[in-house]
Amino acid sequence: MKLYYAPGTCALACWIALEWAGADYEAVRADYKSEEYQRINPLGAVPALDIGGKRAMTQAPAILQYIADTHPESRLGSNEGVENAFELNETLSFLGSDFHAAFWPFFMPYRYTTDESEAARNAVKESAYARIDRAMLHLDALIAQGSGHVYQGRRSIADAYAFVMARWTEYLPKTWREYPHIAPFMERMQADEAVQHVLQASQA
Ligand SMILES: N[C@@H](CCC(=O)N[C@@H](CS)C(=O)NCC(=O)O)C(=O)O
Repeated sequence: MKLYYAPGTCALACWIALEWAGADYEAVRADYKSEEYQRINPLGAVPALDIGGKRAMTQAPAILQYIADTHPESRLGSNEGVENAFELNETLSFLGSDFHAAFWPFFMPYRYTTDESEAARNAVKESAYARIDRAMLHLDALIAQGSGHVYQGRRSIADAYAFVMARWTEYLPKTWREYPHIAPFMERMQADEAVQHVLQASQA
């Protein structure tokens, strides 16, 4: 299977999960603005996972769940029982719909104002800080509750997903280093062999 990614993006979460799962895959760098890639994902966003079906799979949380489901021995998905499954689903939804979305005005300010001035764009970027902080505080509480992990005290796809997005705060005045439970989580993730491999290979 082929994972389409771009450096620094949420697609790296899927790449880390593929590594943790010991999956047989190929990582392909995508130019998400190209027509060629838009035929793979009409929304023009990474990640996409091509497993040789009629169309590529899209949406990071769904792809992460697919990787966990197809590699149950790697224990990257939820614990047994509907409530545990709900909790992972709830966490992935938070990461995709609240956390990821909080960064959009910061990275793509021109999509949130028709005013093309630099001042207007800077105002949009700065308006993102409060929502990002709110999501980071929630993530910090999840990690405190999860004894150093995002979901139920053990490594899961939620760790990979949270890690790649929390890194984006390095572009902000308040970085992940200022959150008491996120900071040690990030340091542990950065020391993980698979994470190091993905960070290096995705920049190559
Ligand atoms: N809902 C999508 C969002 C994916 C997404 O926004 N990916 C970003 C990278 S982190 C991207 O490709 N952005 C390109 C763009 O918005 O033009 C998902 O969860 O996969």
